[in-house]
Amino acid sequence: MGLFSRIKNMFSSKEEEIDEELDEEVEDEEEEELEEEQEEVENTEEVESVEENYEVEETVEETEKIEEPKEEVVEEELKEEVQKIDKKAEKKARKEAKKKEKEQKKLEEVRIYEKGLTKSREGFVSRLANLTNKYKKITDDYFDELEEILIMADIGVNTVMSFMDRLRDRVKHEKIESTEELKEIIIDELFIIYVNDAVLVNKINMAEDGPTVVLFVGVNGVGKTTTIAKIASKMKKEGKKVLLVGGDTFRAGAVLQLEDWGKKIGVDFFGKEQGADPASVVFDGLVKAKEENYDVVLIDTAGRLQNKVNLMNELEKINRVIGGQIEGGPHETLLVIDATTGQNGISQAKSFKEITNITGIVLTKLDGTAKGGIVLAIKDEVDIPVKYIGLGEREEDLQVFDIEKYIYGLFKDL
Ligand SMILES: Nc1nc2c(ncn2[C@@H]2O[C@H](COP(=O)(O)OP(=O)(O)O)[C@@H](O)[C@H]2O)c(=O)[nH]1
Ligand SMILES: [Mg+2]
Repeated sequence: MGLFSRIKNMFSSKEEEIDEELDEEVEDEEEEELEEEQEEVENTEEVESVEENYEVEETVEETEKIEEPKEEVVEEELKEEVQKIDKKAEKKARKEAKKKEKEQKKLEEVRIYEKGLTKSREGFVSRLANLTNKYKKITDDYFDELEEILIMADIGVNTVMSFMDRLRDRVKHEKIESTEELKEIIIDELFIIYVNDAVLVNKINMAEDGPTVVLFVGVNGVGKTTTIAKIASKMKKEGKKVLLVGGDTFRAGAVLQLEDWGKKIGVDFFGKEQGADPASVVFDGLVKAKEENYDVVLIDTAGRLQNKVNLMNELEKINRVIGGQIEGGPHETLLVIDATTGQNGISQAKSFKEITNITGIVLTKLDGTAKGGIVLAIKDEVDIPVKYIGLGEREEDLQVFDIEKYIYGLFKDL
C-alpha cells in the first residue's frame, strides 16, 4: 500500500482509531482508580477494626446503650455507600465527557485542514483529477500537462523538474501504463519531497530555564502580528505566562495593534512609542520578562525588506540584545510568509535566510490560495521546517503543521 493510502485510511477511519486510543487511556485511568480504591478499602478496614474493638469494650461496660449508636453506625455506613456510588457515577460521567472532548478536538483539527485547503482542492487538485480522466494512458502530453499543473500550484520549478524526473523513472522501471495507477504514486512522491529523510521538527524549541524568546520576522502584511496573538493565546491556554513585545516601531499603529491583541486575549504587553529603537524596546522588554518570571516572550518586528542591509543590521542588533539578556536566545526565529504570494514568498524566505538564522516558518493564508503546493517548495528550495500554518482568520485556524493532515486535506477526494 502506498503512503497516501495509509494516510487516507488513517484519517477516514479516524473516528474508530480515536476510540481505540481513548479506550486505552481510559483503561489506564481505570487501573489507577482501582489502585486508589484498594487503598481506600484498606484504610476503611483499619478504621473498622478499631471501631470493633471499641464496640467490644462498650458492650462489656454498658449493654443497654448499644442499640442506638449501632443504628447510627449502620445509617452512616449506608450513607457512605450511597456517596461512593454517586462518586463513581460522577467519575464515569466525567470520563465520558473527557473522552468526547478529546475526540472532538482531534476531528476538529482534521476538519480545519480540510476546510482551510478547500480552495487548493478545488484548484490544482481537481485539475490533477481531470487530467487522469482526460488521459487514461500515460503519454508525453500527459507528462507535459502534469508538469504545468504542478508548477502552477506553486510547487516551484526546480522541485517540479526533479519530481518529474523521478516520476518518469518510476513509470519506466515499474512499467506503469495507466494514469489512474500513477495518481497515487504522484501523491506519494509529493509527500516524499517533504519528508525526504528529514527529521520533522514542528515543535517550538523551549528554553530549559528562564524565558523562551521567540522572534517573529517577515515583510509587512504577511500576518506576523495576528500570528503572534494566536500563538500567545494558545500558550496562555497551556498555562504559560506570556509577554508580547512590540518591536515593530516603524509603522504607525503597529505597536498599538499588538497592544490591543494583548488586551483582547488577556496577555501582557511591553512596548514604547512609534519610532523608538526596536533593540531598546527588546532590551527593556526582556528585563521585565526576567524580573517578572515570564515563560515566553514573543517579539514582533518590522519587516522592511526594501533595504536589506538595514534590516540585516537591525536584526543583528536585536539578536545581540537578546543573546546578551537571555542565554541561548532567541530560541526560535520564525519567518512568517503569506502563502497567497507564491514564489514571491519563497524569495522572501531565501532572502531572510541569508540575513539571519531562521529556525522555522509560519505559512499564513493557505486558506486564501488555490495553489497549496508552496509547502513543498519551501521544504525543497529553502529547507527550513514549516512549524505553523494559517488556515483562516480564527485563532484555531492557526495549526501546528502536520504533513499527514496536510496531504489528507489536499488529496482526500482524489
Ligand atoms: N485568511 C487568512 N488571513 C490571515 C491569516 N493570517 C493572517 N491573516 C490576515 O492578514 C492580515 C495582516 O495581518 P498582520 O498580522 O497585521 O500582518 P503583519 O503586517 O505581518 O503584522 C490581517 O487581516 C490578518 O487577519 C490566515 O491564516 N488566513
Ligand atoms: Mg504587524
